[in-house]
Amino acid sequence: MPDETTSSEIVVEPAPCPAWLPDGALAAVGRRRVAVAGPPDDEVLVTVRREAERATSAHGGAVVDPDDSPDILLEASSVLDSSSNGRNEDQVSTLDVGSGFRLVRDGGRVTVAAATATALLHGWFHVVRLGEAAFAGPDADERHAPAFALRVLDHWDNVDVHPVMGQVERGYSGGSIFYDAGRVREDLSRVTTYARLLAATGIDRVCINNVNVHAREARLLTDDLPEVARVAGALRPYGVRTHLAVSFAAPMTLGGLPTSDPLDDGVRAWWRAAADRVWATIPDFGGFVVKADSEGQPGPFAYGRDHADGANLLAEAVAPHGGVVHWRAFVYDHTQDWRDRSTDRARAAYDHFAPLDGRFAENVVVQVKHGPMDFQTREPVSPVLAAMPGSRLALELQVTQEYTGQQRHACYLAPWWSENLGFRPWGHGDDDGVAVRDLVAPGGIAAVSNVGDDRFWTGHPLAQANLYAFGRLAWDPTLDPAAILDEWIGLTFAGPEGAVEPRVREVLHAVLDDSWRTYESYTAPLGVGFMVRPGHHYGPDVDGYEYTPWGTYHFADRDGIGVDRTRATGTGFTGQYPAPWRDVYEDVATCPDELLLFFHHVPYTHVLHSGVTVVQHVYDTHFAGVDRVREAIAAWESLDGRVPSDVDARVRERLAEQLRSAVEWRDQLNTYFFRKSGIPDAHGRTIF
Ligand code: GCV
Repeated sequence: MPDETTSSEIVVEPAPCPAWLPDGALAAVGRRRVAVAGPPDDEVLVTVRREAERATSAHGGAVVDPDDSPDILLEASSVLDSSSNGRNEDQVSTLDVGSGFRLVRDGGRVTVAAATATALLHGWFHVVRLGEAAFAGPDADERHAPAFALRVLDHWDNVDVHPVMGQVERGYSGGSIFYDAGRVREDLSRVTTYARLLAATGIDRVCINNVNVHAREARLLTDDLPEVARVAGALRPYGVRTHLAVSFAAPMTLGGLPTSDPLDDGVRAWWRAAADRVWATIPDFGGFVVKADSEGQPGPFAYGRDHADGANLLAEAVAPHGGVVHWRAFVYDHTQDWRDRSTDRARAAYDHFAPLDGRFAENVVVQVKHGPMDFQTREPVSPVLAAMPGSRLALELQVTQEYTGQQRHACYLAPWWSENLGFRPWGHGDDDGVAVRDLVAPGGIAAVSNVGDDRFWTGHPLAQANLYAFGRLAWDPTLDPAAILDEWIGLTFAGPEGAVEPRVREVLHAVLDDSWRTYESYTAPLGVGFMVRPGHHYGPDVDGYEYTPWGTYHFADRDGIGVDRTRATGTGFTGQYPAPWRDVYEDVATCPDELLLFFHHVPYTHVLHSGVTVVQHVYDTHFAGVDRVREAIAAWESLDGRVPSDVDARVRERLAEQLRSAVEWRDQLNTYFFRKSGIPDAHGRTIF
């Protein structure tokens, strides 16, 4: 992450940091002779050429003609076959996967071939990522294609600064990169830089506004279309397509119709005309994202219709243009009476959506949060993912660290996402069982972005690793999180000649590899969730949500804690899972420790599989978590000048806050449980 400014330049505002694409990261490709072949007027191919020029001019290589024996040949709309120049059947199917590319290494020369310029760009960044290894290995002929055709980042950005939520809802990285002062920014160059970073991970779709669509933002669909087209124009050079979040009430609020009933002919015609206008303005527009009947957003329930009716209304409108509708399954009652023990928020998405399986149009993607609650540090996988075989499902993750430290705490989330993607709802069968990553292949993956106009993009410089990792997992969900982190370190902290100091690599692994589990250890225990300050969701407040309408309770009393979600005596949520999990979770004896309080209400003296009681586990993990933060700080401080000073200063500031906050979490949680239970810490440590 070198600072690319020099002392002789007059810098009014520091340029955004290059994140994982400093020029040093281009050293291996930039030292070589690179050729680009393909349609000269293709906008993304122009980008590929510019990337090649940028790399080679920084490192002494050259851009040459394709027939001038290049070290790297990048070919769009062509195929590569050592035996023939024509397409054979196998090649057609390989290159027709859309974003796939083929890489051939022959005697140290590399050829990347792809059917589209965007796929070629992804292939180029693949070679960048490999560095010298791309050229040094044995001869090879590889095909690379993304596991998910739809790989989306959702921005919860508002055009206007919202009085409560700010400009970026749950944003911890400054303002929006798209909007400023109530309109689309004049200068969108940073958006193009963002698209470059995304293309380097394989992300190719971005929804540019908040799913909570307020009055100002609703108009992006109509009056502001030319402005949206400018954003799309800034993303397009890197092959990134634009999506919009729309309000289900738009026919009324924007169109002046008396209803938004999805079965009303006038409403259908309004949406068709709206979609026609969008695609006439932005021909490669991707589609709409909808949050309906959720947390106050309008939806089909108002008309006695269901979510299939609602989603299909929009699907019909976008279908002629090849558009897609991401319809969110995050639907629950946020006005629950906390006294009501029969309603369970965890059940809601399944109860609403599973019965609709098979009714969604082919171009509807039902976007399901990874857990049944709301992006907690630990939750079980949402049972909806296993309950809708007749629908295209997408997995929704949260890169922005709403509940995981708000980019003030170092918390590398890839291990958590990887666990979710690899979860096997039917257990391990003969063929090792179907995993979540297989179930969502048709609908892909989406995540809430953590980016803002902050100089480091993500507030905490180390939170860039989460954005990078999301992109890489969206391309290949089987990648090892530690290996992804290693890639990110290699690119981001590359020195001018491309090398990373070994100590830097070592320390970043020490600070980040296990940081999600560290965060879990000093916050809400054993899967119980929440316990955060209501509203902004930062810092501890054990009972903060206990008597609220949000359906997020832990039910702690003097004897025990946890939510009984069993079929036998609780809310019956365990019954939403197929076997074996419905039974594994049902039985307190088999329920995994880390989810015990999500599924069961147990006494503080309940002995975990780990051999300690629940209350002792709370004490132990909270003390250990703070110790681990101290170790991370010591590791970082040992870097002593090996990273740029501005990065160092920002990380130190964040680590100090992480320690302060972790101590607060530890002391509040330990004190709460000690006061409730009256059970002292077995090791006599300080509890207040
Ligand atoms: C955009 C959580 C967040 C909300 C967010 C919502 C959602 O409840 O706190 O800010 O709203 O999730 O995913 O729609």
